[in-house]
Amino acid sequence: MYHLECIECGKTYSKTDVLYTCECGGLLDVIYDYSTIKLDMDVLKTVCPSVWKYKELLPIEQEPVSIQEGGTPLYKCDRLAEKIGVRSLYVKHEGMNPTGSFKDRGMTVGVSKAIELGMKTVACASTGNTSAALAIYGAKAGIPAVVLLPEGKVALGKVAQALMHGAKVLSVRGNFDEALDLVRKLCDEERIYLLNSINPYRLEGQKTIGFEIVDQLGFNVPDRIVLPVGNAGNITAIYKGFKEFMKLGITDRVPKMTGIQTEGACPIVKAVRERADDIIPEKDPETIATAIRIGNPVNARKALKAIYESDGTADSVTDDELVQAQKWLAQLEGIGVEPASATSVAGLKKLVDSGVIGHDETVVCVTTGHLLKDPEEVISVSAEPIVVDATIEAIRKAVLEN
Ligand code: AN7
Repeated sequence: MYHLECIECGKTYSKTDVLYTCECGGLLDVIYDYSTIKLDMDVLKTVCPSVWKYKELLPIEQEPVSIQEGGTPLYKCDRLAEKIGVRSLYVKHEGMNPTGSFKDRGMTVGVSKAIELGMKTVACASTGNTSAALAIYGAKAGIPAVVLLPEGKVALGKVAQALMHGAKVLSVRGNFDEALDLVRKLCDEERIYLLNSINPYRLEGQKTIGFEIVDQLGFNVPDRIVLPVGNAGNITAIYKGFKEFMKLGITDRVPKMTGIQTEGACPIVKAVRERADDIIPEKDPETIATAIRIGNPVNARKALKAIYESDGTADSVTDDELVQAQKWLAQLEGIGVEPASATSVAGLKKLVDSGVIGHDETVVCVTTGHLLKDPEEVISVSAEPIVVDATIEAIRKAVLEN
């Protein structure tokens, strides 16, 4: 039992309506009748985490389009904790999802919803990961997928996935924000289902990151979640997950939601500095973290609410800081992430150094995408391989030399 509700004017819509925003332009939320939801704690405590473990809290009635998403590792990272100066640090590595990013959680629900609603084509604009996930879930469902990518600004691995899994890939001469405006128009005019994170059903899948963190911490809530922010869907979704567990009496508090952007694309951070409830869009966002090269995040109003309500914050990091954090994750913990994901750890370091985050907090950083998504960035920030002759002398010299 659920319906859609506008976060601005409260107008409600039926679950059979095909729409993405309210008549008033406001964002929509999926609201359940929580009094009818009964979760069996014995089952919750024994079944392994995955998106569909929490199906009573997901808005899909048919058999979902699934390739086993979620259930990603929550690593305890003591070496990284020491480097950063916090007592207790975990990394939720969303790069370990089937397509290599957290977008799978949203797409298993979103594409399932497209099928339930009888839609014949699915579409999105994307900085890369959303398009990869849409292509793959579209393929699994047997429904055509169309993806609009900002030309020349999408990491190689993501384009490769979208192409191989059979999406129609359009390389748009414009940035992500422009591509999103265009695909929204297309989906309003044609019977094509929009699966960007403005679609509230996608966020329902992504809220399971919050459920899993609680689950993997033995039904405890961390003090703080730190994660990268682009279109600001994921921070909103994860917060909703924590709130729903609290509503159901499974937990008794929520963590401080802390969003990190890059200095070249940080409208949410600027809004938080002003305590504003909306952003001023940035025209020419630029960063090495192409996944979050976004100037006009569509979920800004929801995300700002999540940050303020949870007593969280937002901050920005430089490209150099995020590359440093990417190397720490890789070399201290064995966790390979794409540049955007490393902003979480870079931001945590900055906020601990400045005293905003206490040394005694239990923190979970969410690393949203896998290292192999963006091999070109990795090569560009790493030393070159050492080329040697195929002789034991040459190899010994190279190995023993400092
Ligand atoms: C690795 O794929 O927007 O704040 O089109 O790929 O929920 O947008 C990707 C976003 C963080 C930001 N980390 O999440 C897309 C897209 C990675 C990402 C984000 C993205 P949101």
